[in-house]
Formats: sequence, C-alpha cells, structure tokens
Amino acid sequence: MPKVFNAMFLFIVLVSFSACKKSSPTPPAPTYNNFKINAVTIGQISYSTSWDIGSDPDVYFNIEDASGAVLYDGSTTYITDVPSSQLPFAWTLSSPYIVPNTTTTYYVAIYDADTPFSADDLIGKVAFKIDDLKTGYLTTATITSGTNSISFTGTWY
Ligand SMILES: [Ca+2]
Repeated sequence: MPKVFNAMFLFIVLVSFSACKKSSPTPPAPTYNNFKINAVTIGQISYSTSWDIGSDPDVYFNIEDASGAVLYDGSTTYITDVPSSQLPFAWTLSSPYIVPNTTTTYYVAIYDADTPFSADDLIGKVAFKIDDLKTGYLTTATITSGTNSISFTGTWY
C-alpha cells in the first residue's frame, strides 16, 4: 500500500515541521502605574539673596506636598557652603522615593540649612507632577521655577 505509506509519511513530516515552529513569546506589557525617584539634581538656585553671612548656602532639599508636609526629609544631608560653581549638584537617594500619587502636584523644596542658629531658609520650591512625564514615559525631567531649577531621574513600575 504505497499510497497509504506516502500519505502517512507526509503527515509525519508536516507534524514534525509544525512541532518545530517556535511561537515567539509575547513581551510583558510595560507597567506605568507608579514612579519612584532615584536621584535629584539641584541645577540652579538663586544667589540674589545672601543666604549666609560670609559664606554660601548649606543646601538640601525636601519633597513636600502642597500643604508643606515633608514627605522626603533631606535636612540631615545638607551640603555645606555651595557656591554657584558647584552646581549642578546631584544626590542619589539612599532608597528611592516612591511618589504617592502620579496625578498630584508635589514640590522639591530647596533649603539653606541654618539650624540650630535659626530656622532653615527656604531658597525655593519647584513643582512637579509625575503624570506630566507620561507623554513618552520619560524617566528624567528638568523643571525650572524662577531662578531655581531641579531635575530628577526615576523608574516607572
Ligand atoms: Ca542662611
């Protein structure tokens, strides 16, 4: 029965070929629900105010909400006597800051540390909203407010 044999042979060949065909795995859909900030750079601050008598400001930043509540406290890691020539100055956060809500406006608030001599001077606040980065799902942003400029880099997840 050569015809049956041929048909069976063809069948086996076809089955073998289709078994060899690899289905390309579908890559997992990227997740863009949340954002964590890994690093903040102070690009520029105002020097029109003389922040400290006889020396440059001792700079740190907080992340604050609209009411001024401190969400990320950088006051313990200020940099002493920062001249304009030392900017931009980059901080890598010891642990990434998870932005609570991508649709809420938060602030990078830049200070001159004066404690314990007097209250810290607010140099300026720069507002940001993570949803503004959603066009192109940027992971870095530079934001300027008046004479103050910051940038941050982070990760979507
Ligand atoms: Ca001061």
